[in-house]
Amino acid sequence: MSIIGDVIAKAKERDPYEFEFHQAAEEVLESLETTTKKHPEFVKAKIYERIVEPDRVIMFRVPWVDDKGQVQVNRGFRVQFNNAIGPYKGGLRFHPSVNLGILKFLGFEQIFKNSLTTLPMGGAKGGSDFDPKGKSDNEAMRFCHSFMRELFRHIGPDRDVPAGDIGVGGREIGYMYGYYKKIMNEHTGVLTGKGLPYGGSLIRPEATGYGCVYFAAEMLATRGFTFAGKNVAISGSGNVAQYAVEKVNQLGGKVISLCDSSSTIIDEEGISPEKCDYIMDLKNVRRGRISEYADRYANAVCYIGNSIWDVIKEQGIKVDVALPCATQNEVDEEHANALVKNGCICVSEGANMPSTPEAIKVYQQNGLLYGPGKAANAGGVATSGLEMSQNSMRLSWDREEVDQRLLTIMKNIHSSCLDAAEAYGMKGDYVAGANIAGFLKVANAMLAYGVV
Ligand code: NDP
Ligand code: 2IT
Repeated sequence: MSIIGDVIAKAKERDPYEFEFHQAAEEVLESLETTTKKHPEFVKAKIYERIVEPDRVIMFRVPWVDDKGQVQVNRGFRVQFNNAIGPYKGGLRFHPSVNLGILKFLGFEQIFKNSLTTLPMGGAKGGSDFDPKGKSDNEAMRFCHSFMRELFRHIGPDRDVPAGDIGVGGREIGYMYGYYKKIMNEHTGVLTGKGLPYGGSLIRPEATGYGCVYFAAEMLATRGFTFAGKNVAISGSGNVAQYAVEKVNQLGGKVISLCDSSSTIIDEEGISPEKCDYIMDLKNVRRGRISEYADRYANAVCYIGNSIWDVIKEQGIKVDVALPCATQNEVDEEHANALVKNGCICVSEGANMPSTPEAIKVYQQNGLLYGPGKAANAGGVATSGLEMSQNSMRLSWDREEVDQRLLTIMKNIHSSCLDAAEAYGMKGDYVAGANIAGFLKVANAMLAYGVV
C-alpha cells in the first residue's frame, strides 16, 4: 500500500465511526500523494501520520437551566488540531448534529484553510450539540455562559481563538465573550466575530460570503467571464449565504434561490438588494424561516421539505454559478449531474465540504471551475485574522481597508492554488492546489520542530 493509503486506512481503523473526518482526510491526503515523492523528508518524519491526529481533543459537560426551570445537559467540544503555524483558530458550531467526527473534519480542514490565508493561524474547531433554534435570548445566554465556564481555561489570544460557525453568530459570541471577560478580568482578543463596540472588525460578518464570491469571480476571470447577467444558485440563508447574495448583486449577477433546513425558495426574478434586506431582518432580527419570503414576495415559489439541489434538479432550473453555503454533503452526485445539465460552469463553496466526493468527480470530469471550501470560504477566517491583528495593535481599520485586504487575500489564495497545482503536475486543479499549498507551510513548520 502507498504511504498515503496506509495513513488513510489507519485513520479509519482508529476511529471507525468518524465518517465526515474520513472523507475530509481522504480528500486532502489523496492530493498529497505527489508531495510524498518530492519530499522524502516529510515521509521520514511521519508528517502525514502526525497531521491526521489532533494535538488535543477537549470534551465537556454543559449543564444549563431552560426557561421552564428544567436542567438541560449538552456536550461541549474543542478540537485543537494543529498549532504549527500559529495559535489554534476556528469556529464554534452549535447544532444538534454536532459530534466529534464532524468537528474533527472541520478542524482538519481548518489547518489547510488557515495556512492558505498566509496569516499565522493554526487549525481548530469546536461546538456543541445544543440547538439554538427556538431558544429565547435568556436560554441562549445561560447556555453560552455555561459553555464558556469550561472553555475559558483552554483558550487565549495566543493559545486558541474561537469564532462563529453554524448556529453561532453575534448574539452567541457576545454572551461568550462577556463571560470570558468577567471571569478572566481581561479584555483581550480571545474570540473573533465580536460586536463592533467591543473589539470586532468591520467586514467580519460579510467576509465569508464576500470572499466566496471574490473567489468565484477570480475563477470565472480565468475563462473571460464575470458575474454580470449570471444566474446564481445559493443555498442556506444564514450568515454566509446572506452576504454572498449581497456581493453577487453588487457584481451584477442574479440570485435565484435560498433555503434553510425546512424549505427552499426559488425567485426567478432575482433576490434584489431590497429583498436581501428583508431576508437579513427576517433571519437575524426576527429569527424567522425562509418560507416566509414566499408570503412576502408573491412571485417566489416555496418548496416545503425539499432540498434546494433536488428542486434545481427536478424543476430543471438554469444555473450558471452555484454557491453552496449551508452545510456538509448537501450536493451529491445526482445534484452535480443536474447542475452540469442545467448549464452550470462554476461552483464556489461557501460552506465546508458541501459537495460529496462523487459530486466533486462530476465537476472535474465536466471541466467546471470548482473552488473547494478551504480556499473559497477562507475569507471568513482571514478576516478573523485581521480582527486579531487589530485587537493586538489596539486600533481598528475602516471598511475599505479591511475589504481591500480581504480581496487581496482571496486573489492570493486563488493564485497560490493554481501555482501549487501546476508545480505538482495537476494544472488547473483547485482541489489539489489548495491542499498542497496549505499543507507545505504546515509540514515545513512541523519538520522544523522535530518530533513533538
Ligand atoms: P448559519 O447558522 O448562519 O446558517 C446556516 C444556514 O444553513 C441556515 O440557513 C440553515 O438552516 C442552513 N442549513 C444548515 N443545515 C442545513 C441542512 N441540513 N439543510 C439545509 N439547510 C441547512 O451558519 P453560517 O452561514 O455561518 O455557515 C454556513 C456554512 O458556512 C457552514 O458549512 C459553515 O461551516 C461554513 N462557514 C462559515 C463561516 C463563517 O464565518 N460563519 C466561515 C467559513 C465557512 P436552518 O436555519 O434551518 O438550520
Ligand atoms: O469554517 C470557518 O472557517 C469558520 N467558521 C470561521 C472561523 C474563524 O475563526 O473565523
